[in-house]
Amino acid sequence: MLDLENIQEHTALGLTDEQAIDMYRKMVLARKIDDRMWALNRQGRVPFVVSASGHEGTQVGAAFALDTSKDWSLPYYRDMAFVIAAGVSPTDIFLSLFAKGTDPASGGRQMPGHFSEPDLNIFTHGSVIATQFPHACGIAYTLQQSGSDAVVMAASGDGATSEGDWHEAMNFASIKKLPLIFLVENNLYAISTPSAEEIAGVISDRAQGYNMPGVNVDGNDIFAVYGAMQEAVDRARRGEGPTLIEANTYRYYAHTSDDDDKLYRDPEEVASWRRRDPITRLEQYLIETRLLDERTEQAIHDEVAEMVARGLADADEAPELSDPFSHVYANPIEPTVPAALEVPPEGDPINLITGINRALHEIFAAHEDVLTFGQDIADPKGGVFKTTKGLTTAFGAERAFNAPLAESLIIGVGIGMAAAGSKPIAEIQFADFIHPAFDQILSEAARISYRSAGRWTCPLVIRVPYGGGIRGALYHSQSIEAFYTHIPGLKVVVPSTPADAKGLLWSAIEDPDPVMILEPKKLYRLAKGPYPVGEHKVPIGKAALRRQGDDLTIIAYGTMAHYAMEAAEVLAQQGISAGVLDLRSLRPLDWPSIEAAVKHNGKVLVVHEDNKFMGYGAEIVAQINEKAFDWLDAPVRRHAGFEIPSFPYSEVGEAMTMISTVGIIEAAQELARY
Ligand SMILES: Cc1ncc(C[n+]2csc(CCOP(=O)(O)OP(=O)(O)O)c2C)c(N)n1
Ligand SMILES: [Mg+2]
Repeated sequence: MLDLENIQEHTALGLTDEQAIDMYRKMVLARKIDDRMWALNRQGRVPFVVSASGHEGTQVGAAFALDTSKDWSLPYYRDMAFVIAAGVSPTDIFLSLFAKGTDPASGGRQMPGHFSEPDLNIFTHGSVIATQFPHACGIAYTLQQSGSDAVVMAASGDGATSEGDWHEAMNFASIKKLPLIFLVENNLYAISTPSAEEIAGVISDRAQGYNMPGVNVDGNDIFAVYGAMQEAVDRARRGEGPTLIEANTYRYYAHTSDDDDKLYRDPEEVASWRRRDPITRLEQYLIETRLLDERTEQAIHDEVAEMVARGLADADEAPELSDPFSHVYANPIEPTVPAALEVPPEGDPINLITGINRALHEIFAAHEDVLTFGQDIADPKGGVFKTTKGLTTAFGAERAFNAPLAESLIIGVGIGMAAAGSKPIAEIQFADFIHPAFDQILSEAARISYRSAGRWTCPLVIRVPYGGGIRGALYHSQSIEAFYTHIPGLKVVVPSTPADAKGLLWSAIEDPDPVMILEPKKLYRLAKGPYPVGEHKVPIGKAALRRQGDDLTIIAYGTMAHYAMEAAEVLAQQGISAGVLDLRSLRPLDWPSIEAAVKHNGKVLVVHEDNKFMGYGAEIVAQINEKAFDWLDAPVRRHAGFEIPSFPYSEVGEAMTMISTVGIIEAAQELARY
């Protein structure tokens, strides 16, 4: 029996009778879809099911507190009842279950349970646990800066709160007072691992350490969840910052259709939770408050059954995925014309650092939605290399700010900002420290277009100082291009002149795909050249033929392109005519320019400072062998780094191990003699 106080519960929360009944309808609908999914799995019609059953109180309660016309959400794989309540149709759920080409979440590319719907501001997510939290921060930051009172909700299970991304996002959300709600659906298990082995203390208590409210609610009481969410949403709309809500609930089925929960859960435990079923509880409440009678209940069940049957039938008839090669890039670039001899632009000569700094100022002035963040980038320091100097002063702390020391967060925040319409430039202080963000780049940024079948893009620019020759030793000298050029969906460019630094940055900022700009630290002061004023763009995917040579061509990039030019000067004095092709864009690769070089003189020397084994040069050699073998007059040579982790600090040691101009000259002489 319910007491009288409880009977007023939904009206006290501001919910109308119709909304309370609609909550029930949505929960029943989700449950029916879920049951049907498992039946299809048992019939062998779908290989994989992940299920919301048991979580409906939490998920539907949360969804009802959001306004999907302006609020954003980042659900996780168990949130089917949430997305149904947010407006995703049963047909869409079945389309993803059958991996059909018209599946609006991913066009049949992702497993079921990977929700995405731009029309409802539901951002795409992958399978990696907790990566969505930095994205939620970035989205919330952009909404906050736009002056909107929209909020963001990011959900996960209890296990996800062990991940670094969750903690990094809690920290950042609180620092920036972001309009963000962290919803944790605590079902006591992370697959088979029980809470006691996963969670130290109580999840909601962690909020205190991050200086935000932490609320612990009965997740099977839809009104309790709705009330907590509503309070958190109101707080966020008022600009008072984030809230952590921990909703205690339980899943009825196994973790997924690939799991056997009998191995780790007592059937009596499952049964005891079923007795606290969120749907039954709301149903009883609605009956006792006379909002639901037998006739209405039957009508709802009939309506839901009809929706499920129709959704299933429609999805069944939908076309299969037919274009698995599309949407890797929002802007695919296929170079077709070989580079002509590069004519240096007009402009006063300056060094690379000054060029990058000026370019940033000009781009910030030209594009008001460009912003940048990273460690120590704000004024008065303006970056450890001073490339961002003056941006905070000129354009405000909202557009150029220091990020916490958390690389995964920095990239993840950029992904979220890009999704919400900003043009973020995320700066990583040194390439050597980008590795914690590998996941956000590989698993998130680079595949947002592909995994959403082009419905989301990731126009994120990542600036990364890299490379050796500055006595940076093992952890301030690394070359990382081999790791990142391997990734479909990511573009990687390397400027070696101030003009290219500006032109590539400008193109990157206007490109809809994630672009990593590797800035050779050694050249920051060494490379001086003309700096063109005004809008100057260098197309991504276009190499620079810096010098034409009749005996051989040196293919290089970054510091090595600079050294190759020095080497070519000396070689010319010795009667060896060496051309220099500065690749500038490592992915996409300017193959026509490489082919033209091979055809021109039949001899190619590929130079990079990174170690040789599995290095970037291997790809160039392989492509030349595959596509231009007939024009070769000598085997393609690589002059590349030694097999050591990076350069030693010792001056002598670094000189012994770093590729030098002299080394390039010797390698070129040998090739010329062949
Ligand atoms: C980074 C990462 N590690 C491991 C996995 C495999 N995995 C998928 S779900 C899961 C458990 C998550 O548990 P929880 O966050 O409590 O959510 P629940 O499934 O219980 O709702 C694991 C380990 C993964 N997807 N991502
Ligand atoms: Mg769990």
